[in-house]
Amino acid sequence: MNKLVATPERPEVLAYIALGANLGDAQASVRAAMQRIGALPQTRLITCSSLYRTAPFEATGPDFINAVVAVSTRLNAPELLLNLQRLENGAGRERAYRNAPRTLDLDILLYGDASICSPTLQVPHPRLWGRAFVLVPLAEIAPTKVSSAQLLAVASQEIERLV
Ligand code: A4P
Ligand code: MG
Repeated sequence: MNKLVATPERPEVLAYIALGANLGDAQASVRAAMQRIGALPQTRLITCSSLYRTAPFEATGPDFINAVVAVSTRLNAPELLLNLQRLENGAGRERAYRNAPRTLDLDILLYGDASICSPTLQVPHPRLWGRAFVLVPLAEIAPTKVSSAQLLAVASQEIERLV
């Protein structure tokens, strides 16, 4: 006799994702990506930061548009990364060289309280703390995640909130 065995539902995890673009219509790409992230399977968009115009940091090319979103997701972290990479590719992302100008970059900043260190995924994002283009929008939507000392440390980096 076949038995129906209920599979336990995966827990929802709160994750923070950084968005960046500096090629094409970067504002439109970042706004569209926010909607597409919210439409990923088993994922709900919780909060979006403002959009910020930022000077390239350790990179060349035009100014970037950056933002951070919070999602609640039942995807595990590698699944979330894979889905974000599909969105990057769908937005025409090319990887010519490290920190090359890009139509869309989506990085997982935090995945719940997880610490992950695999060849393809490091969480918290290893370059999260030194960068105003990530810390300022993250502080806007999750003030408890960023200290005033951390914000002070990146205060010399150019960043402008777009209204
Ligand atoms: N990877 C490992 N951990 C993660 C993670 N937490 N989230 C791996 C996403 N990906 C992660 O990424 C390269 C590899 O990192 C992936 O294959 C994945 O397995 P990539 O997006 O293909 O390449 P990338 O953009 O050169 O690397 P990354 O890490 O996104 O670059 P950075 O260090 O984040 O810097 N200045 C301004 N103002 N605004 C910007 O947005 N961005 C960068 C990119 C530099 N300067 C910038 C900005
Ligand atoms: Mg990336």
